[in-house]
Amino acid sequence: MPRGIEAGTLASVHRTYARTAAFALLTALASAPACGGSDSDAGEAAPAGPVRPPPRPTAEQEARASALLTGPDWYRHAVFYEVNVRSFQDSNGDGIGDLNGLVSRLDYLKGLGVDALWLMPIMPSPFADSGYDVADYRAIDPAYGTMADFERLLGEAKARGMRVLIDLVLNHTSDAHPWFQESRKDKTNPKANWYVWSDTPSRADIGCGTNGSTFGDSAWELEPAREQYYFHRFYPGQPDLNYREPAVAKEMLDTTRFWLDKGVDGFRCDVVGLLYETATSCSLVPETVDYIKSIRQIVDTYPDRAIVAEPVELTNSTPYFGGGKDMFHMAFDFAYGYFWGIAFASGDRRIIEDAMNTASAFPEGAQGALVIGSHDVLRAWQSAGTDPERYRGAALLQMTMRGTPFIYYGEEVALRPGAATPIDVRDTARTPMTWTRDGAGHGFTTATPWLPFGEAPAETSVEAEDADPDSMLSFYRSLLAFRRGHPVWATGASRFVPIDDRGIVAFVREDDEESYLVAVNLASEPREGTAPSALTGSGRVVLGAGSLAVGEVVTVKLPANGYAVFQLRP
Ligand SMILES: [Ca+2]
Repeated sequence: MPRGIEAGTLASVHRTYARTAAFALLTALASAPACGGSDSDAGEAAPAGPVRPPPRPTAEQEARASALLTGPDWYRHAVFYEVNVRSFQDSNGDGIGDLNGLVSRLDYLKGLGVDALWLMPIMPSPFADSGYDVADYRAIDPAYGTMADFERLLGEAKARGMRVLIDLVLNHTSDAHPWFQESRKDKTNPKANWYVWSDTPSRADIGCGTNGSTFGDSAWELEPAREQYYFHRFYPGQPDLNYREPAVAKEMLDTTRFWLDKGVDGFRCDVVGLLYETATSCSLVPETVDYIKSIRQIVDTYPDRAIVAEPVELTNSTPYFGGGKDMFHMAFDFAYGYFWGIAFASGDRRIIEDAMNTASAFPEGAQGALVIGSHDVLRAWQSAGTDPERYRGAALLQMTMRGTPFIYYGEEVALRPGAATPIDVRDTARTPMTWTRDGAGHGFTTATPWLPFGEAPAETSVEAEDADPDSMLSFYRSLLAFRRGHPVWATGASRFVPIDDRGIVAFVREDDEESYLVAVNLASEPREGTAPSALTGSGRVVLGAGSLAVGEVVTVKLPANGYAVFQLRP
């Protein structure tokens, strides 16, 4: 548990995995002003002007990246991008983003430095939970296109050397799914046991959800036709599948084969720890672990595929890796990804330090998936307290800590939150991408967008930011170009440097070829700190601004909310 978070606060997040509640919580905490609290004096000002690497990688970097992205370890070296297809690019003028629209933006993503996409759910859905309520596991929602469009997307991505993962929602279906429509009729139909039913709104063999689902109400809903209650961890329109029914377990393994045969490069597995329940636990119980291993065995029969877990636990994804090669290739690191705003707001690094310590104990072969936002939490702009320098520092940490970065669409232009919430509060972080400065549809659509744009759509458009060397987009281009083709960032060793000022995060990344020290100042004032770490090297700033003195004692100086990457070797 991150020490920097109140135990009670975190427990309330854990108790229900209340995504909407966590959202509200983080809104309150991340918007708190940064605290002072250090006695240290930053001394003279740090050297003027941040060092900005070139916005494009060299041909040599591209060649090295290309080699690293070939073969079974590709996912460790890739930069992923989470696409909300519905909000990315409309191609047919109905106000809804679609697969053909996404194809038209692949060159933009390639140019940004993106190697792989994770598509949020694209299967047919009544959209009671933004597509995480699937009504057909082997089709494409007509709003997004056809199966032929999806196959074209896979081909166009492959032609650019890009990979495509899709969201796989195994825990529950939509109540509109034909399986549930049959199951709800009576207690004797062929699908009667495909969902979790009970005569009362509880069950002794299910030790969770009796008092509340993740979204707050009872986890049991009465089905009048059957005169029984069904179990739903999320919205009532999302009945949980019964994995103790062998036909369900088989059907969903067959579904994974269906998409792998189609050519997807893997899956992002939604709330996958919740598949089985026991009387005492509902999170990653032994039956769920075994089932995940079955999925991995199937995935491993296809070359160069990867699966990433959405852990239920927010602060430690270690159990999702199993022995390192028998469960997930990657798991999201929410300890950093969902709570970094609190570290910046408090000027205290301990949340980040604990996340790095947890990751350093992962089994051999495990790779953390690093985020600073997602479709479930605040826009990074809010987590940063609307401070662009905090935002850049958070993104720098995401791109330089050990692991694989996943950029949430629009993060590269610092997309701002929206106000409309037709499904729930998370819609504020799901607004349409803004491509052009002008026009009612900002290049996203020629119609009225399905969801209104977020704040400042012209200012955050790709067109406006492309033309501004000081924009967030220009920063992201430089940052991604900087790390491209350098395996040290993906797989190099990571060593925390315990600077005596808790406002400074510092760590060394190194492999046989090179070594860097990364430092970020969480505080809104200049800071200087020292650590008894023997380091050698030039300490030349290669990104950002600050100074580093090495020797028996390391001394780091950073400007207010400043960040720097210092090169130690070669
Ligand atoms: Ca459309």
